[in-house]
Amino acid sequence: MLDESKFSVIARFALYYGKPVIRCELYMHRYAKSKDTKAKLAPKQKISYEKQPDPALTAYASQSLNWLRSAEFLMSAPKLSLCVEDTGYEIAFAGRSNAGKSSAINALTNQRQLARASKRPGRTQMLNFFSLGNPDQRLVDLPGYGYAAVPEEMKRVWQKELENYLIQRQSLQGLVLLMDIRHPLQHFDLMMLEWAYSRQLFVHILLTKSDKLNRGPANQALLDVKQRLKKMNLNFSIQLFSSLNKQGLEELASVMAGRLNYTLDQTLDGVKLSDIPEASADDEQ
Ligand SMILES: Nc1nc2c(ncn2[C@@H]2O[C@H](COP(=O)(O)OP(=O)(O)OP(=O)(O)O)[C@@H](O)[C@H]2O)c(=O)[nH]1
Ligand SMILES: [Mg+2]
Repeated sequence: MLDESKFSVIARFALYYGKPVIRCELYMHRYAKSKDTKAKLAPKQKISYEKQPDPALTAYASQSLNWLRSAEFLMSAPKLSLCVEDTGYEIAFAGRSNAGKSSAINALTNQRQLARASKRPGRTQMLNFFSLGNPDQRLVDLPGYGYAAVPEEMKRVWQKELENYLIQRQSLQGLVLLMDIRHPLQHFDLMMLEWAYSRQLFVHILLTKSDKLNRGPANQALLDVKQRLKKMNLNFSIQLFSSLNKQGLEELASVMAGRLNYTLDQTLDGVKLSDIPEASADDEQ
């Protein structure tokens, strides 16, 4: 409210500047008062700008992880003609030797030795198939590309078989392409990405072994790779991943489940998760 002294000052000004000044002052006072009252009435709330996860998406991700745990070893094939029947949906894990493909499959399926992982590059030498509670939904562990220590002739044969698989396999929905976060986008990775793009095959990229970097540098590496891909017009999805500390498991699980046509009402046909063995020890891989 205007007190008398203020009013008289304003009135004196009005003598010089006319009525508009008084009106203006009154409006300003009214506005200030209403703002003040609103602020007093409003309950004090802490505003959170953090993005809340969508509960439906979270439920899908954890169901997908559960489903992936039903993975069972199906067979290993040295060549395309000996692979399991080409029906249903399949996602293959591709990447340079030692990028962490087999370890990622083990982490994703929560089974220690489902796929054979090793410090020695070139460990996976065949196309290894795993079913996901249903032979028509599969994961494939591929031999790594670009491993120099393999004899030249052997390398040529592998690369040829890998190429045949990638080009001819009808059930192949897409690739999970793994790159060591410390050495991303090497020559073979780029070849693979460009080829997948030209074939309109989906690719989901994992920057693996993210535990080797601190959080800041890891996020920066992710950003850098995203920008480089954008510049090349290769707009594939990408995430950080670590088999060691399980970073990115749920994100990967929901991408895979979506691409393999998994739905929440899909049952395991009576198979209980607790009945599934931890490892498929002696199968040839
Ligand atoms: N620190 C760390 N090490 C990892 C991770 N993932 C894999 N490794 C290690 O990297 C090495 C290679 O892992 P593999 O899973 O065998 O790699 P691969 O891509 O299947 O290799 P190939 O079969 O030769 O193509 C092993 O010593 C793993 O223990 C990870 O997330 N963090
Ligand atoms: Mg392997």
